[in-house]
Amino acid sequence: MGNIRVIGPRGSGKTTYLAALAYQPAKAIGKMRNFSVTAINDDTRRLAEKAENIIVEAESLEPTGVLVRRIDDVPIYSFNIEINSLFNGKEKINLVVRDYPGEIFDELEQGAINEIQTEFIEECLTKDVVGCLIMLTEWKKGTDKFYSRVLQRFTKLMDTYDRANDLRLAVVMSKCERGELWPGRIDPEIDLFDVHLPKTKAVLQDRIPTKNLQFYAISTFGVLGRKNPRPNRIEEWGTDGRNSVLREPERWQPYGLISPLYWLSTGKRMRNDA
Ligand SMILES: Nc1nc2c(ncn2[C@@H]2O[C@H](COP(=O)(O)OP(=O)(O)O)[C@@H](O)[C@H]2O)c(=O)[nH]1
Ligand SMILES: [Mg+2]
Repeated sequence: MGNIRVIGPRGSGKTTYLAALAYQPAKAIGKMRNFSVTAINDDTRRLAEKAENIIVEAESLEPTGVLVRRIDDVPIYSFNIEINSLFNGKEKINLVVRDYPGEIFDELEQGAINEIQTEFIEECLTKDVVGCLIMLTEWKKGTDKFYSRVLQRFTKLMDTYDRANDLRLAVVMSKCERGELWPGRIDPEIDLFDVHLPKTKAVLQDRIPTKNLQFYAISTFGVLGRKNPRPNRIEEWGTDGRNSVLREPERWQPYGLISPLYWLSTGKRMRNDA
C-alpha cells in the first residue's frame, strides 16, 4: 500500500505519465509490458478511457489555465499495479496518486501561502504518504536555480511537518528520450543530475537521508526501438520536444515508468523495468 504524490512544474509530463500508467491498449502494442494496472476508482477509469487520446492526440484532461481553487477539485487516481519482476517475483502495489496542478510548484518558489497551497502541503506531507515523485523536465540554463529554490522550500516544509527523515523522494527527469538526455538515462544521478541540475541535487542530498533519495529518468513516449534511439514522438514545432504526441503508437515502449513507483512504495530498487 503506497500513498504517493506526484508533483512538478506545469508541463513536466505528470498527467501524460499517469495516463500512460492507466492506459490499457485493446490490442497489444510495443513489447509486452511487465506490469498490469487496474483502475480502482472513477477518476482513474476516466483517465484510462481518455489515455489514448492524451498520448496519441495530446488531448488535455483538464481545461488548462483554469485555476484549481480547492484541493477537492484535484482528482485522485488509484491504481493496483502488479509487477512481474524477474528477480523478485510478483509484486503488488496499490498506488493512490494525486496529480497536482503545476502552478503549485511555482507558488512554492514564491513562498505564497494560500489555502490550496496549505492544503496541498498538508496532503503531501501527512504521515500516510510514503513518498513523492518529483517530476522535473528542464535542463536549460537557469532552471537549476529555480528547481533548487523550490525544493529547498519543500524540504523545509518536510521538516516542519516532521517528515524530513521518513518521506521518500524520487526525483525524476522526464521526457528523457530527448537527444542529449537519452544516453544519460542509464545513470541519471551522475549523467543527468550532476551534469544539468547540480544545485538541485546538492540541496536534496543535504537535507534528505541517502536511503530516502533516488534519481530516475522517465520517458513516457520512449524511442522507436532498442537499437533505434530516434524519439517515438512528433513534436510541436519549436518546442524542443516539450510538447509532443506519440509518433508510432504500435511501437510504443515507454521508459522507466514503474521503477520510481516501485521504489517509493517498497523502498527496494527494481532491476528490470517496463
Ligand atoms: N517529449 C516528450 N514529451 C512528453 C512526454 N510526456 C509528456 N510530454 C508532453 O509534455 C507536454 C505536457 O504534458 P502534461 O502531461 O500535460 O504535463 P503536466 O502539466 O505536468 O501534467 C504535453 O505536450 C505532452 O505531450 C515524454 O515522455 N516525452
Ligand atoms: Mg497536468
